[in-house]
Amino acid sequence: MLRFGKTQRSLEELYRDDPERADALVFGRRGALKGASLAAMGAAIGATIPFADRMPAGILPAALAQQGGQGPTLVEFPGKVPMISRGERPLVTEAPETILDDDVTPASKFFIRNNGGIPDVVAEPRAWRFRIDGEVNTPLELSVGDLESGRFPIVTLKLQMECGGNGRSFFRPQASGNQWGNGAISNAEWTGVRLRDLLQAAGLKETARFTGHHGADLHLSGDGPAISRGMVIAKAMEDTTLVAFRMNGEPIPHIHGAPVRLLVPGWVGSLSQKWLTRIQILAEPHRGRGMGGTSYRIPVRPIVPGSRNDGADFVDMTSMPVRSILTNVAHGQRFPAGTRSLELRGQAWAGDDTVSAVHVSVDYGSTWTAMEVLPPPNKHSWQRWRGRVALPSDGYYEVWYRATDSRGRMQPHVAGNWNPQGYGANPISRAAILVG
Ligand SMILES: Nc1nc2c(c(=O)[nH]1)N[C@H]1C(S)=C(S)[C@@H](COP(=O)(O)O)O[C@H]1N2
Ligand SMILES: [Mo]
Repeated sequence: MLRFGKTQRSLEELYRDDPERADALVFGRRGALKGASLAAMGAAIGATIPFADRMPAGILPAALAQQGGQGPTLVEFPGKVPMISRGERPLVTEAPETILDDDVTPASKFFIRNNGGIPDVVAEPRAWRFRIDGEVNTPLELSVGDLESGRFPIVTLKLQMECGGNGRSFFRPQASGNQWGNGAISNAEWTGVRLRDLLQAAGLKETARFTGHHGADLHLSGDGPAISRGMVIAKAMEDTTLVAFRMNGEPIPHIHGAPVRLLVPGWVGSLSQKWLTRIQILAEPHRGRGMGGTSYRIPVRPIVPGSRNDGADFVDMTSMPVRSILTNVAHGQRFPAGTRSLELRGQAWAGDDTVSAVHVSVDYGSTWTAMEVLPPPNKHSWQRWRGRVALPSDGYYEVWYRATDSRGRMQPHVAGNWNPQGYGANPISRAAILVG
């Protein structure tokens, strides 16, 4: 316990209740951890801090930060490993980073994001039908059986699917919506037909500019669809945009949109309509639930964080920003005394772009070590990174990990371009670890 002002409080409590004041008290005007402050910080963290002289003011020490709100509640969903609950109605679960170590995400480790109810399981999945209509010459109605028949080329690809709000909990002030950490991401192996082939079979009219996606699930109020989003036709025509009917070689699990779902990799996950019933081709942007306003839209010019905004001059969020996860070391993990190096690995991705580098720092960003980054097995798959970092002595460290995309854009130190519904937060991640 240290005496800060009149009341005695632990540094931990102070950081929890008023991080800014704690920071000002601990780091003072010199902006460095010295003397009593250093002792207090060491006591709060429960270890010596080898790189204390580099610990920056203005960034909550990772050991004291509560990522994603109060300690996570784990949920058991049939067929899944325990996942972090981000909501019960509608059902939303997040994958802790350390369960995402597989290159291909098994169904048991795949996050769940529902916007409404869950439709009933159908008795005859192969008979499930969906339509393609609107600005086409010949509307199509197809069954899963038709997709499996080989009338259209069948492709299998490893594809990322990431919620537009992934990383939302890193925004300050808090943005509204499920408080995701980095785990609203999956990279399964999907089998299906290209949406482009279906659209070419239907024949696009001159006026075909946008898509509108429809599924079988209803809003929890029972009034209308749970969600219905759409995008520009160019994305629908890409090689990797699929109408999928298998995931990891099996029929798609019901919770992930069986019998057929859309897969729009690299762009906000909400476009990847589950329980697909219809793709509408439109001359004007789609106006379904989840379109317009501040939904899946981001400011073109920065707005004041925490301010109200109707989103009238926002733009639709499309490609997701660069992000990395650390999958073999958990935040809060302890290593035996004498551990002098760490083997690290994880995954990284960058929406429509690829990841060109991943760097790790264990000294608060003073120095960075380049990791090895493997090329993606196909476009829109995430990429494996791995490497090793040295630790000079026992104590408390923060492993900071940061990816850079093929256009040179890096994960920033803090989440930027704040927006009311919290899209696009991809700051550098930090895992606190103890050696000894
Ligand atoms: N029909 C339907 N499709 C949907 C949704 C939904 O609620 N209903 N959620 C969307 C959102 S916001 C995301 S992030 C992904 C989540 O897919 P998953 O639950 O398979 O992980 O599906 C998208 N497709
Ligand atoms: Mo989402």
